[in-house]
Amino acid sequence: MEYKRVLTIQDISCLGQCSMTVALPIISACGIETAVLPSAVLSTHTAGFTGFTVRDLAGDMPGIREHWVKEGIRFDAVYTGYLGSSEQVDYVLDIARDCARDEFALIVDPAMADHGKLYPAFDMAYVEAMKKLCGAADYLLPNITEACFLCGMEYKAEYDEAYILTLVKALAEMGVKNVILTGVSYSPGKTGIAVYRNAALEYYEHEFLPNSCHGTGDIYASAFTGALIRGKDAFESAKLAADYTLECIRYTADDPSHWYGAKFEPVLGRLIEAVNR
Ligand code: PXL
Repeated sequence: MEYKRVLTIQDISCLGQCSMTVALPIISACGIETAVLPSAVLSTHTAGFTGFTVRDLAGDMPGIREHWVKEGIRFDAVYTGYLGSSEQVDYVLDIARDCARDEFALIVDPAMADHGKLYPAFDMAYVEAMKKLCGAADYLLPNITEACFLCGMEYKAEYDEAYILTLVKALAEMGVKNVILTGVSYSPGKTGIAVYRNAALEYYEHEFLPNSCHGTGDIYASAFTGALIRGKDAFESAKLAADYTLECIRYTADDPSHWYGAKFEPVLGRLIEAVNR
């Protein structure tokens, strides 16, 4: 089997168990070489901490791409998360164009909003830029808030399957090939993942754990990427990533002092077993 190589582009939150510090170990644990391109360096993530430092690394991106092109460096997939600024979108698309192996997937987690609101660092100009990146995605992994921002639909905390179908169809019309919509709940105590591909909607429902932790979207997208690049299909990968994320949340549930992230490390063994099954 060819040794697979994924590039992940997202920030390094030095502390916070999110973005790069979860993507690198999780994708590596799936048995995949993981290259990184940090979009920004922050002292912590922005969800709950105040006074954090931020350095946008957009200026380094064109030079890094040029070097990789000169060296003939190629990837089986590029997986993007939290970016440092709107201008990074074009740099990311240039890298995906110039450094792709013949069989290639662009996996995009818009990582810009939740619970009806944008993250503190972002504005509508960032949303506009993300529309371009998301439209090019082979696999897009938004939550409902991000999906609404991307297609200009009203955010609803309560909804039915018709609303979800309208949302995923609107994303497909933007050019997305496979939509993996997270946090879709139709009944109390349950949540799940809606997968829209080839004009068909599938749904994986699982238990809802009330202790929501920060960074679980990144854990989810990283496990999805690992499973997909190990050859599982979009629905299987969506399901495997949901089961792993749930394990991480469950493992963190009895420790309220660990509010800033999920303890994904002790349950990596279960992920490794699942991807190798
Ligand atoms: O988990 C998404 C994320 C990634 N990176 C940074 C964040 C967040 C969410 O708030 O602040 C810096």
